Amino acid sequence: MTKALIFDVDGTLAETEEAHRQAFNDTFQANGMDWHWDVALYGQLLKTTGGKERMAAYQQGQRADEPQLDQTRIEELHLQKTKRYGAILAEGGLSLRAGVADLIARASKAGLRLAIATTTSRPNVGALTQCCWGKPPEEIFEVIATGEQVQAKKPAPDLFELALMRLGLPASDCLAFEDSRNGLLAATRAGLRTIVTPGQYTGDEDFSGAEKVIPSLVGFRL
Ligand code: XBP
Ligand code: MG
Repeated sequence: MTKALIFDVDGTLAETEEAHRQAFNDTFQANGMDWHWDVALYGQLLKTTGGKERMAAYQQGQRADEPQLDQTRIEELHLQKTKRYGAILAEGGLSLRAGVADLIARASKAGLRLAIATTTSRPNVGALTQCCWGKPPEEIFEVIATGEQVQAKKPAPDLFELALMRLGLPASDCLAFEDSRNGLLAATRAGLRTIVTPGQYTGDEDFSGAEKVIPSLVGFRL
């Protein structure tokens, strides 16, 4: 029997990647850098999960013949990017994907426990729940596992394993919700059955191994 639902955030709860992309580009511009990530390039860069890791992968892969930013500078820039992302979401205009609010409300009413396993950071989860629910994340999710709390981000299983540990449940009692191949790999490596709702940037990915691949969570039966 399913006792808990574990949700990814970016791409699964809401289509957040355009806000992330804008926050990266605004940060690069504000720092006088000539980096600009358009939609096509960002689609490739998303294969690397985590914003700091994405910046490092970009400079190693596509700016290799230029002076390299060190880890401290990447961290400074990423901190600015997180602030910018929070400001973009605070302006409003981002909504949950179809079916998400309803599923979470039904699950909660049915006594299911709710958790998050996301590569992004805790402030960004708060920015999203405030923007979409008008509430802090702890009022909706009992367990919140975020990128800065683990050694290895998705596709490693660490984030889902952390969520399971905090729930105190075996993977067989839980169901994961993801939108990307990296997320699916992370969840299945943690032993979880996984429902995939492909999103804006992940529609053409390989989702073999998923329990179900569906266009949205509208009407999802628990
Ligand atoms: C989402 C991500 C995140 C965001 C950026 O992955 O890869 O890195 O794009 O977030 P998933 P940060 O949905 O699989 O968790 O810049 O805060 O790292
Ligand atoms: Mg995702």
